[in-house]
Amino acid sequence: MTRSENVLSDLFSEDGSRRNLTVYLAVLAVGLLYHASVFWFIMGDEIQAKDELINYTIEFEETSEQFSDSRTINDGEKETLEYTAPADLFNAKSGFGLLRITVSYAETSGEFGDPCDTVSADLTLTDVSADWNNVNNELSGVASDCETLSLNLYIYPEYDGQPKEVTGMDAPHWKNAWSDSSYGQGIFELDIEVIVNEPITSGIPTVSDTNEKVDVVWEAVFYDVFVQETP
Ligand SMILES: [Ca+2]
Ligand SMILES: [Ca+2]
Repeated sequence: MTRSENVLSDLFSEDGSRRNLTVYLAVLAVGLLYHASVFWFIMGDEIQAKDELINYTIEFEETSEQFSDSRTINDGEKETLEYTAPADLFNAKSGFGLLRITVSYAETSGEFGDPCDTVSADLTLTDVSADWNNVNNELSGVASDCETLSLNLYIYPEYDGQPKEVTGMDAPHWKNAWSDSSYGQGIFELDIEVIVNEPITSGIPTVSDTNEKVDVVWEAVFYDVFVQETP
């Protein structure tokens, strides 16, 4: 007889051993039941929770601040205007959403029949952290009819001012995701060039157009973010 057969025969050989085996099997059965219940009641809840992730609505409330600047630029010349968004807004608001720029002008020579000059504006790509490749950016423009140029640069990635629906995580996570104050920090540079269009009477020595006054308004649009469970 091998040793293992000995053990089995020993187990069944006496009443005492048989009782031991019964106790052992009972303990084993309780253990299996316990693991099964843990799986179905506890793990089961977790599995269900993953199927029922919470939806959140992210909304933005905008606050903007404007800064006006002006230059008189000579014919054929280019000037660079600089702008930095107000530091207090970075602290007070959740984020810097977008930058709007308007460039406006008229003919100021006072000469009769003097046509509008040609004004071009280009927002230079700088190392300011912004959504420079956003398809809705308008980084340059040109006008020859005294029309106002409207440029814009989206600053915070994926910001468009519209409410967003997201799923999972929790409210603080989504609030943090929209509260990075590093976006939009730094100096923006706007190049403006003027090409004068002279009046047809400019052959007369006293009649001429040599420059134009250009008005620029920088508008920094900041936002506060609000996150709520979607009902
Ligand atoms: Ca002109
Ligand atoms: Ca002019």
